[in-house]
Amino acid sequence: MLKAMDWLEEATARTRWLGRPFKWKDRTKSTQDDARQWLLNGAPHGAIVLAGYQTKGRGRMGRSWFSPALENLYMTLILRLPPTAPLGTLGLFIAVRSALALRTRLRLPVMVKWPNDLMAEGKKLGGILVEVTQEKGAMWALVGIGINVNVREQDFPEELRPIATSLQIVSGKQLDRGEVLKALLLSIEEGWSHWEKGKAESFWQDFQNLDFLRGRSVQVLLPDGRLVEGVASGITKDGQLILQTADGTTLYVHAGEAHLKK
Ligand code: BTX
Repeated sequence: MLKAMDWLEEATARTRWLGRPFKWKDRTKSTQDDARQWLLNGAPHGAIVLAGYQTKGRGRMGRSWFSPALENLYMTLILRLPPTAPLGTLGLFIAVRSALALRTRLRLPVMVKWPNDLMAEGKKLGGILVEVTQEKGAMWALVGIGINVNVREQDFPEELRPIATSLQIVSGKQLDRGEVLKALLLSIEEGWSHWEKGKAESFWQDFQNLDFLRGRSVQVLLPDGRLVEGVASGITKDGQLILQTADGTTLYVHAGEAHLKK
């Protein structure tokens, strides 16, 4: 029988720097806040905070993240950003490395929906939240990763049922979140040195096979509230979504929330 912390020790034992040290909280408001506090108190590059469940898990733009105590993954990575790092692609880079980990190590059909969603069978499996802060004369990213590992259909609140899924639902079996964590950390660590040097090709190429939106008609809600639409045609190397509009123009979308057009 594994002791409470053993699965975490095991999951972080194979990486060189990511996940060392780690902090575990059975329950917290948001691992993003814990990570911010830890950074102020001297957390090093690569430290991570994980929780059993969150009472105020958050998504992007003030949205919330459903975070029940059902053996899912809720974690925040504390990462120092060198000046060369292409910050605008960080969320996408993490999503791509996470999807690759779930596909290659766990053989699950995970896709990436620009800009930050992990998708399986057309539903949201996980999300990435990037918060940036300045500390000790450097830029730091607090990268929140939430993955539904063992939620069953009936565990989701009604409004999420049509749009959310979990690794358990997709694979048909209960999964070991330590295995999922290990795969994610190894994959992100493996891609990090290329990404931080600004070598976009490293994840841009991988994204080509993971692009959930490609070829589909989408609407994108821009941060300023405008709505644009067109056929999604991949991303640029600096992470902008390319949209071909009905009048034949090409739009490059830097940030926003994409939905498939009904
Ligand atoms: P997002 O803004 O892209 O997604 C939030 C939206 O997704 C919600 O409005 C809701 O429609 C839907 N949603 C909420 N919870 C879930 C869920 N569990 N599964 C599927 N869909 C859901 C994505 O934001 C970024 C989420 C990051 C979560 C991590 S968990 C660890 C860290 N701590 C923290 O507070 N947030 C991050």
